[in-house]
Amino acid sequence: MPTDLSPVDGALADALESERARQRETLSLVASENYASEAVLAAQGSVLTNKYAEGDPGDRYYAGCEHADAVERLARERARDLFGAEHANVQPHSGTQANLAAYQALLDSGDRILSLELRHGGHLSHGQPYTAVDEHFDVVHYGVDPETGRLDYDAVEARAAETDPDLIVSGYSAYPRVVDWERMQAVADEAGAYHVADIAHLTGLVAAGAHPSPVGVADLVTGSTHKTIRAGRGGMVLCAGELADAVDTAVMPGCQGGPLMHNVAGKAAGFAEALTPDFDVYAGQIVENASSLADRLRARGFDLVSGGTDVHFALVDLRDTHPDLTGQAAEAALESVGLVANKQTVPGDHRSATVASGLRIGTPAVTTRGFDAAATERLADTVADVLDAPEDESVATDARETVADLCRSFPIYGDSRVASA
Ligand code: DSN
Repeated sequence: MPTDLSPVDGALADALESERARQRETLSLVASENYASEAVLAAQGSVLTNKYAEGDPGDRYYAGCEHADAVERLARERARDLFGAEHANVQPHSGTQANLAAYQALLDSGDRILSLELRHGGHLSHGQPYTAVDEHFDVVHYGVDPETGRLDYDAVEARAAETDPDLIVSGYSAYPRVVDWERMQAVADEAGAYHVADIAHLTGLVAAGAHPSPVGVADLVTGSTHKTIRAGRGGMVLCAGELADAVDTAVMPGCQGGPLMHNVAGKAAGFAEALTPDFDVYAGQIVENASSLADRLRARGFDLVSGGTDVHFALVDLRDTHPDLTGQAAEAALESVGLVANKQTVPGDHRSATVASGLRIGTPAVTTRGFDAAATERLADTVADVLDAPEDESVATDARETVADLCRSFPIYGDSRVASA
């Protein structure tokens, strides 16, 4: 029962309609973004936003939770089916909350966490400076091989031997290659450390078998639910039954109060979609499109971290080919033609994270729009044209026309209205 907001709150209605138009008329290349289905939007915009439901299904602090229970049971069962996990906690508000809960479940204050450096593709919640994780734990880092851009598992093992961590985090925000979960588990075993695999970016690919799964390998698997799996905003933790109580207690009251039951409903809706064969096709197409994008960018002379991709994005390293173009300027040039990507540091970057020398270009959202290899190559050429001549107005005009045409040809929410270029 979505309500038209315009008669009651014109300013808010205008902002929301403008955002809908922005999404319709631009292409999201942010690797962590996607377009949730109408079913997920309906679930997340439902009356469950009104309900407090601290606790677990059948065991809540508040009365009146019978329908919230039904919703959470669906989300849990579907998550368990999707990932083959013995236990799923679907209450974390986000991937970051899921990671906080994982640390809370397994560690004591002051314990040591070994995680990938942010500049090499790690995530803030893996213990970067200024985070609560860094505040409460002793965080040390490993890196990728600066020459290959890939994880050197022997070097990670040596770093673990040197630093003696209590917990090792694998799974990343900007690592374009398959992660060898078994090898990371062996490193953790050797170090006598727990292993948390964060599949926030990979959730949809893992669910569909387009990337190996760490479930049953790592001690805990954390993730978000709105990226490649497009089940709407939120997080989750997957684990073996023996850790279920520790995880549930760590999520609530450890890190959160009442779950956002409307978001839990979104997860239930999105997981149901991800259980269909169509989703497997979709996830495979994300990876194929990222590969086409990478191939075309390389053919156009761009350097890619690790030389290509196995996953849902390509990471462009501008340092040698475009030394005067920062990631920040590249992001702005692309945005000016309707291509929304994000700047990203690359291994060994001399620039700060807010300027950066790289660009992360993802395919989950355009694949939801229906992009195939041909559309992706056209997109890659447009990206390359703009980055090669970021101040050329005629290139920008052509690029805007191409973006408008692609948006019209591959609409979201069945809506192909796009302002003419
Ligand atoms: N901000 C997300 C990303 O883009 O990788 C992770 O939380």
